[in-house]
Amino acid sequence: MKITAARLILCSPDRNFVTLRVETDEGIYGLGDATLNGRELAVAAYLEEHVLPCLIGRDPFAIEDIWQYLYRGAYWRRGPVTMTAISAVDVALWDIKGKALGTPVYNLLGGKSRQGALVYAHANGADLPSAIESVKKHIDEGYLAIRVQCGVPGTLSSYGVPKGDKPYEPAERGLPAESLWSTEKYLNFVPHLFEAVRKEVGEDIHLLHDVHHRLTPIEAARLGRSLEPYHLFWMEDPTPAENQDAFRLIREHTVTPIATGEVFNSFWDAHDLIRNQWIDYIRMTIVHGGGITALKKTADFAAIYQVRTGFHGATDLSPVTMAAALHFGLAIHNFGIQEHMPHTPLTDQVFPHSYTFEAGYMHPGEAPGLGVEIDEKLAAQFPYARAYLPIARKLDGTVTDW
Ligand code: GCO
Ligand code: MG
Repeated sequence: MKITAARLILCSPDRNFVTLRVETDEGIYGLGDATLNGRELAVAAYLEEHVLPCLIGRDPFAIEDIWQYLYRGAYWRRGPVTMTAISAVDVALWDIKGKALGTPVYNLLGGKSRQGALVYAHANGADLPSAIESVKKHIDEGYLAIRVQCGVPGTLSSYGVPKGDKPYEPAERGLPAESLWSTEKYLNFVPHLFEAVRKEVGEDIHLLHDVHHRLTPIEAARLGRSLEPYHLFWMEDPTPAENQDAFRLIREHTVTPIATGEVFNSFWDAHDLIRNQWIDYIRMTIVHGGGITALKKTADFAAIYQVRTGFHGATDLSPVTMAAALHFGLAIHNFGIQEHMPHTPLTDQVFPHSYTFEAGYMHPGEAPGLGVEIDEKLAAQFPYARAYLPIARKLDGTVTDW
């Protein structure tokens, strides 16, 4: 089999997506997600100008070789743009291989290790009562694990809380929106939030919380310790992770489990965190971390240290990535949990897929390959439009981590 063509499909069915389609001389094609939220066209150009011409004529079954060719062959290593581009190619090749062999991708990764992948939903509310309402609504829908975010009293905007009654969606069209942030008010409020939620929903539901990189290590240590009575499943991205050593300090002060890595793009971003057991869950995803090929190696390394996966799964990761994550999560032994932020009905229509949700778990389905399609005609009705993630400032105007 030979790769005969590779092209990108850019569309915006309620949000922007960049999708790679790789075609072969046997008529089988594969899809890969190349979406890097807020910086989409950089990946599109990297693929179109530098990567796709090198694919033509290659054997799509040689997935490892093509990965190494693109990673080592560029000479310039790592970085979100490069690694998202490599991911898109890698995932499209796994899709082709599954289709060619007539089997779901999870079978190529070792086969089923479990019946389904435990997923967590997002509950959020502008204030405490509405956050609790949202948690209850998700329990009614069958979720067993729920991330809780809430407007912090006395602040104008909080991470993870939508404006009005629209669902939370991180990117907005136009120039970046700016939000204001107060660490002091946040740290005082969050323990009350989880105390109230636990009281209302009992001990059994898994509760998660995303700090979104906003604290210093010692502040994160204080938060983790103050949340211990409510036994969270995890505290996510408690501090920025460029300095992996920062997690040592948090770890030394709290037994609240820690997840990080959604902005990582290489095994090396996670290496010290894993081998020192400073984290419990690694969130680096297939789309931004170099594809299934790279994540399999990272997950296997993490398994040795009893670190489990908890992949990023926000709406800016397309249904192609969601499917890939579910095949991956069904197969590997050290799967922990998968984020599930459902796409809008329109996005789901543009990307028909075989994955399903039932009673707290998701399943990738039994279709050969990834089990995701793209309706190109429908996609063409929703052209790409520039959008940005917000910028956060402290109350005195200093730019901080969003
Ligand atoms: C999450 C994330 C997202 C990100 C978004 C950025 O845990 O789901 O933090 O909401 O902010 O994916 O593009
Ligand atoms: Mg997050």
